[in-house]
Amino acid sequence: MKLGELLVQEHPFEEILMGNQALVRAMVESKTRVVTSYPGSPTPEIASAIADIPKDRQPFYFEFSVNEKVATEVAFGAALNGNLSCAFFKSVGLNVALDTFIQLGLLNIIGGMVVVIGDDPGANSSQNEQDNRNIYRMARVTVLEPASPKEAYEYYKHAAQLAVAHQTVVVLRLTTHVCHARQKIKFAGYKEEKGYKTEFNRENGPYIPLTVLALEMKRRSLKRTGPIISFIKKNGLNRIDKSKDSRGRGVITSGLTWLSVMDVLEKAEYRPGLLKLGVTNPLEKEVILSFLAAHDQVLILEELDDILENQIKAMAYDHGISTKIIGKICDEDFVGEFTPDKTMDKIIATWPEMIPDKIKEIRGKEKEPGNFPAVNVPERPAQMCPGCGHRSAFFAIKKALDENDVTVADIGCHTLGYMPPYEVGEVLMCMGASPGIASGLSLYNRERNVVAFLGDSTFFHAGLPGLINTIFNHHNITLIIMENGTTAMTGHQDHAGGIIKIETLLKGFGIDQVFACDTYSQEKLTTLVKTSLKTEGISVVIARHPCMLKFTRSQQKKQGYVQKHISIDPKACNQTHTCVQAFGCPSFVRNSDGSVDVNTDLCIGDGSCRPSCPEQAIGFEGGEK
Ligand SMILES: Cc1ncc(C[n+]2csc(CCOP(=O)(O)OP(=O)(O)O)c2C)c(N)n1
Repeated sequence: MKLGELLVQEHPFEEILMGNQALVRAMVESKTRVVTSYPGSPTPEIASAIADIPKDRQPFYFEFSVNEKVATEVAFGAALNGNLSCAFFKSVGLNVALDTFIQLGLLNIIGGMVVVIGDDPGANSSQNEQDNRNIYRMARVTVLEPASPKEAYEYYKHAAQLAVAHQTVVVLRLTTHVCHARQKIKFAGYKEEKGYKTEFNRENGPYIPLTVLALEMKRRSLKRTGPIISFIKKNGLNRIDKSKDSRGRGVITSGLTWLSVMDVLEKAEYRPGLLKLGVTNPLEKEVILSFLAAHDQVLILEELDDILENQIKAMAYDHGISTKIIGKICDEDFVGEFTPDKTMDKIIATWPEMIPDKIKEIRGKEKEPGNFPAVNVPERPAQMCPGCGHRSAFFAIKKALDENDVTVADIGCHTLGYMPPYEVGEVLMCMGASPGIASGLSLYNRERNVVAFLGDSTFFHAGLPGLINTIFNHHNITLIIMENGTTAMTGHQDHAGGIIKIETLLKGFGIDQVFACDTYSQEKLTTLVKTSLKTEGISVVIARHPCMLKFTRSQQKKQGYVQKHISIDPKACNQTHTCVQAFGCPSFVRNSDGSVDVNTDLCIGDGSCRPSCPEQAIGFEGGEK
């Protein structure tokens, strides 16, 4: 059965699903009515699973909003009407949503609201590994932290129940591997019910947090803590696993780190007591204090910051508990994921006697230089796909730039322009930051051109204010919009550019100098960028070409589709290697004798490489022009 059909099947079933997919079933069972998102790893598969549900069985309204802030606002608005809603996005999305998100805990959200945020310890696909638990504390929101796909499913349902019962917001904090791991899960049944409420009533408020009301709202939200703790207790979300042979040792942990601890303990000589926190904000004092009191030493194992540690140490101090509490001891403890390996190291460093000597010996030997079995994996840096319009753009744009020019990158597939052979893009901050940063770099700077790059999804997401600022404050920059018609980096989600044409918008803003061309027209693009650089004030070049990965995938689905390839005429090829060294398409293979072959597994036959060859030695397979 198709995943989408399974997700709305009314009777119970058992299936192996990814955490992100299991979550959709939980949304369905909980009768979530409105779901919003802006794409970002590790959460996009939630949206793909929703998209897989047959159109006539869609259990709720779903939209990709223009950014995370708007996604949060739309979900909040829907919940004010009495509908359970959910917004989901990635870790750094919370920075964008924060101005709205920070208010949620103060409000009476009558329909209930769940915000699912995919944190990314290890920065697997983010520009940092920020620990959003810091923000959740500040925002005074309840946070549930599942450790596995099964728990992601169960905890969403708890979060929804809690949010509805207390008319509030609850955060479901996922991390990368909880989202992406697969697990066999028993799913409950449900009864399909449709219907959207429109029950907004200001009497449910106050909803205007001005003057003294803001403090009233804070007091009211503080009063929720007691009933929320009762819910946590009743549902056993924080769990103690007692051990008869703990030798006075205990471990407090949460989320995926709990699984790492379980992995390590399989090899241990004895088993410490365990407190697994399913709710990391607010902390359930009673259970923590009783756990501390029952052990002589407690190790707190938490990824990223020392949030649990500091609160638990303060609790112990306040209650005169003398248990030795061990937390982070060096900088490395704050960095990266708590994999089973890292957790094992931490446990050995704390309680060496817990782990058998034989295992410590093997691990010690493995760590000696040269002793680890050599794995010869060639380095494989990230790179643009064959045929990517961004590659043609960078190849052409580089020819227009002076080595003195300053180039500011933004986030998207085009970020890869910073890598050899293009090396265009010397600063990268976060989505939509490039026009603003470029403006700053252009101040007191008549000698060097400043060029900013921006993707089209990002243009709408967070690029607009920076761009409008350049117009408003007369900054002198060239903005190159890398328009590929999709949000490519996160898996081809649609964006507002499908409806609102960027070129029209720019002209509407009153920017006189707006140039546009297809990036495969490389000479033209070089000329346009040169012209733009000579222009005073803001000028924009739209470097346009559809995402070829998306395009090729759609072509391949067509009946009778035959994959074209390019070929190299060995007689014409002078082995200048411009195709390999300057154009840099991964489909080219340089042989030891200097000749160049085409890897037909990669080549999509788009021919964007052809203008790069000074000898015109690149043609299409079969001689086609
Ligand atoms: C605040 C935030 N939200 C989401 C993401 C995930 N993300 C990375 S790049 C990107 C957009 C890419 O689309 P676009 O700007 O069109 O560039 P493309 O990848 O298509 O070249 C997104 C959503 C992020 N890094 N930061």
